[in-house]
Amino acid sequence: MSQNKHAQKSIDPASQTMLARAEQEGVETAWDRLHKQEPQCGFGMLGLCCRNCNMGPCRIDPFGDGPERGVCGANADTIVARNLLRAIAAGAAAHSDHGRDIVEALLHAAEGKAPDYEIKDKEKLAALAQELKVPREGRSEKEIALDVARKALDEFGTSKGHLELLERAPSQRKERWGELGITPRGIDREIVEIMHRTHIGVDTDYVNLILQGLRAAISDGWGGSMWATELSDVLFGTPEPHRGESNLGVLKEDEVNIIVHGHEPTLSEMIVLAAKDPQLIELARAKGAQGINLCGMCCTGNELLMRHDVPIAGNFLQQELAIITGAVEAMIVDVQCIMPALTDVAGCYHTKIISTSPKAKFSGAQHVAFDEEKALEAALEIVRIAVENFTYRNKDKVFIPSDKMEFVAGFSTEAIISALGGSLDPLLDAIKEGNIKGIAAIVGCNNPKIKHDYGHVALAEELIARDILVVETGCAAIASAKAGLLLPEAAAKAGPGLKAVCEALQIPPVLHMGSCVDISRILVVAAAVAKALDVDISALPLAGAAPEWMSEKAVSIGTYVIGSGIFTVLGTVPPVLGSSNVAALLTKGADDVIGATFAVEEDPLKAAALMEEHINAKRSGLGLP
Ligand code: SF4
Ligand code: MSK
Repeated sequence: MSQNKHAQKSIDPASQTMLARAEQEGVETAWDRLHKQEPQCGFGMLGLCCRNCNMGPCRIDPFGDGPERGVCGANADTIVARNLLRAIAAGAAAHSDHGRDIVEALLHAAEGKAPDYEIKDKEKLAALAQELKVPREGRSEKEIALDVARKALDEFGTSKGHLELLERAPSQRKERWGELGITPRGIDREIVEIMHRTHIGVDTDYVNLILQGLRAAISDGWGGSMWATELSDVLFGTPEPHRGESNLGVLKEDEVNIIVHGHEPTLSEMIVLAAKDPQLIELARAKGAQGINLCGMCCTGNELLMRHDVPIAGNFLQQELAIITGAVEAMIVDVQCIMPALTDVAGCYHTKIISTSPKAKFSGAQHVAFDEEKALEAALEIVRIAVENFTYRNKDKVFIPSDKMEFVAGFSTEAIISALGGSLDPLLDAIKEGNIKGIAAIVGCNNPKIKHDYGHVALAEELIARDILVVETGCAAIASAKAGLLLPEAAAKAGPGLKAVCEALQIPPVLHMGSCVDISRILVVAAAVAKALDVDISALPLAGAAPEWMSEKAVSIGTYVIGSGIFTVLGTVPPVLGSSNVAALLTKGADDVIGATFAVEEDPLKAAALMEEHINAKRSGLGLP
């Protein structure tokens, strides 16, 4: 099988093998569909088309030969800024609605309406209760959990004018948000206000629009996403470092393979329990399988591998490839990053796509409603469907690549502090002494416009070689897992300073901190370091990157990361170049406003150089060598 041409599409050997297999079997993948879309619409790529009202759609000529304004008179600045804001709103909504689901799961568990969920991290619940000023004296755990959940739910539509968890930010950052008038007033409110302000005939001032984009994004990072992380830890346990396995080679030829794909741990945690059910394991054996092999994919996979011994089959661009192995009995999906093409690909094999959320149904999929009140019952039914489907596996079609890689994951904020011996001081000392120059966060998706995993892995390798500690979430972290960068042994690839620190602490040079919503963990660490040094986050030697981003969630993430004061490099170009004013504001002017900017750099090696340059400048600003 010729894999060479597929080496242009992915650096991952398992994916190359499966792309060759897809071609042989005549199955279309995202890469083929991207090719069919080319050349993609130039107006869309520049952000210059508007269809916000039915006088349009309108488009602005980027060369000045055609229309300079839409029918209503909106110019390029307004249209580009409005389009960007609507992407932020969608991304913030996705994260925050995920957060709300987790809050409601805790609420219902505390009310006794979701009996299959229990509070796994009692210490974290107590710490949150203290932070939220929920009385604990003489009260039961359920009463405390109920108050915490109610306070969290209130954050979505609160009337008090600011979000509770913003208090975690250093005072300098909060003051800057206040001066700019972008302190989020309520998670839902900021998203709604974007939709209002981008309606025809409302806000046309691109600066004013971008400020609202920042406010909504901050309500995601320090609100919706942060609540998702905090209360997932309370319900399912705060992650601790442990070993696991990644890549398509984790699928097993002689077992029932079930992949959980999507984002919310409320479903996948129940599937973990159901897959261990002795009766279902017995049923699998009766069907001729040796057992049930549960694997994760994308961020549901990240949620599972952070807390359980569940392997991860791959990241975003591997969802179709997993089905092409012919060895997957069921792919169970909930929300976000699930390709609509999955049911077409599954139609070529015996794989069942099982949707579970009322928010996300897929034509051609089997729907099993996942209901918190009967969570385990639904999970058992789903796993049973998968097990029974083993009968229909065509052994002649099974083709599982052998590639898999061990990793160490589970670096929650608490786990990092514990690995450091109980406080952040050893990390601060290593940064002050220069053994670690700074910290870089690599986050985000895959995008077939970028060689799969190359952006993530090349950037991470280059940064650790420059003595920059890397923290990761989402599909970026899965790329590093597959490349072996999440192992303590990967310290051999680090520069001498970082290598020595990793060896002393027995940690990898790239730390997996969780799923997309867990970028909030990175904010918490950044805020704690800033407070320890009594500076704003923007003064710290930190940088962010999203080398292969594609989703609207990533737009919200990038915006709240710069909104929090962290310089961020994007590896794919956002659709803002149609307005030189908006592009200049985001890449230059924002530094004066918010203390951080975006840069766009497709070459990960050049991106690493930019990030190091930024980190070194911040070190100088702090008087560090
Ligand atoms: Fe055209 Fe203005 Fe309507 Fe947009 S809002 S479609 S620019 S008329
Ligand atoms: S799953 S948002 S492709 S990181 Fe969170 Fe991966 Fe990006 Fe989805």
